[in-house]
Amino acid sequence: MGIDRKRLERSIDDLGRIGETPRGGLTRLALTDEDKRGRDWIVARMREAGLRVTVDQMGNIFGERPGAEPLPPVLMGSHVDSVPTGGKYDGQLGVLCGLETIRTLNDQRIRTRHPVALVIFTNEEGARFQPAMIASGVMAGKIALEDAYGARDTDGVRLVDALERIGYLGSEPCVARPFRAYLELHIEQGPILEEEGLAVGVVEGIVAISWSRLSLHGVQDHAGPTPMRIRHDALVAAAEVIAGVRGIAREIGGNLVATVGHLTVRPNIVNAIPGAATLSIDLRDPRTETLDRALPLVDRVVRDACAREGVRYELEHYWRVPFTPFAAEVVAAVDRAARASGARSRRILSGAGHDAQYMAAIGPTGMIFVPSRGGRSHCEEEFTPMDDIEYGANTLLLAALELAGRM
Ligand code: HGY
Ligand code: MN
Ligand code: MN
Repeated sequence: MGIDRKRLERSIDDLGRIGETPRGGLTRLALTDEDKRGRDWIVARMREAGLRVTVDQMGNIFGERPGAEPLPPVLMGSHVDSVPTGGKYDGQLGVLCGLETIRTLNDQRIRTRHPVALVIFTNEEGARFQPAMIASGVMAGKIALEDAYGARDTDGVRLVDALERIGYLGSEPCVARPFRAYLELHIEQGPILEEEGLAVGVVEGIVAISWSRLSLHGVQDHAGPTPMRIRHDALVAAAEVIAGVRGIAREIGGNLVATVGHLTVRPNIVNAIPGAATLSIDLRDPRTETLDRALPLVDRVVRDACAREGVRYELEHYWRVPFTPFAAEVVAAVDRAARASGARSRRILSGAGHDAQYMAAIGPTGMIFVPSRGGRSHCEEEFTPMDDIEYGANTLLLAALELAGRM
């Protein structure tokens, strides 16, 4: 027994066309019109598969297939929002493989003891509204609903208003409910599986993540007549912080990764000394303690750079998720399913955050990885071969069946 490869491939293409970029990537930011069209497409497929569809207060979408007994469901899911000029596999592949699993259970008229459900989490990427994984964070009780509702995008639009605008401000409480297991299939977004010629990664956990935002206040002035000795250039301070953050990753070494991905400059013109700048700092490491070591070094780098340039600043470490191990029983079920699917597989850790990170805080959780070509992701080049996707989807099917109990 296995999934319908051609049907899954068609679904990947069909959903991938909603928000497709001219270079074949995907821009489908959370709660935009493209996200609405993607959500509507999935809801239509859920209904065709006979699922009972509900939407909660954070716009998370659930499609439930009844089980023989009123037991906690096996949840499968991920997200359908993307980063700007991202790829067609990050997030949506997990949703579509979950849908394909349910379609296959229907085709084979398989009944399960536990209900099986498909879930789509809102704004996983944190590209439009911060932080990432905000909706699973509310469900896990780690982020207050009001704080999530008040998150604003760069145009000042509140998350709750954007939810309402696209018609996905649901009434179901966004709270933790018992579930038998949460399974998320996702692309690895790194090079390991491809380098080792493996089709499936049995994910044992997710790294610790810290996000910070830095606002720098210098003195805007004319680029010409202002002598160097009296300048307070916010962008020069930012540049020293960026180089300093890279230096911290080099100094601590190991598996620590540090990224400054977002930078704004004002007034951002040729002939004015930047009076203001903001930047983001993303730190990750498999050991939570390493982030405890790195953050004070970030504070010092910022303090020194701003003292040298005579620039004021605000530094906020506003989001933190600890290293998250997955439930041994779910990892073992995924391992068995990968072997049964015939896939060559290995245990692996996730360097990317996922909704599974918050779901693991409220119930037994596990993930299945499939390879990323060249290890690339969050870019239009993102790609995973169908052979590997088929192995991954069959692993999801078999793991879900084992955990839901086949009648
Ligand atoms: O940030 C992450 O790792 C994920 O892509 N949201
Ligand atoms: Mn993702
Ligand atoms: Mn992502």
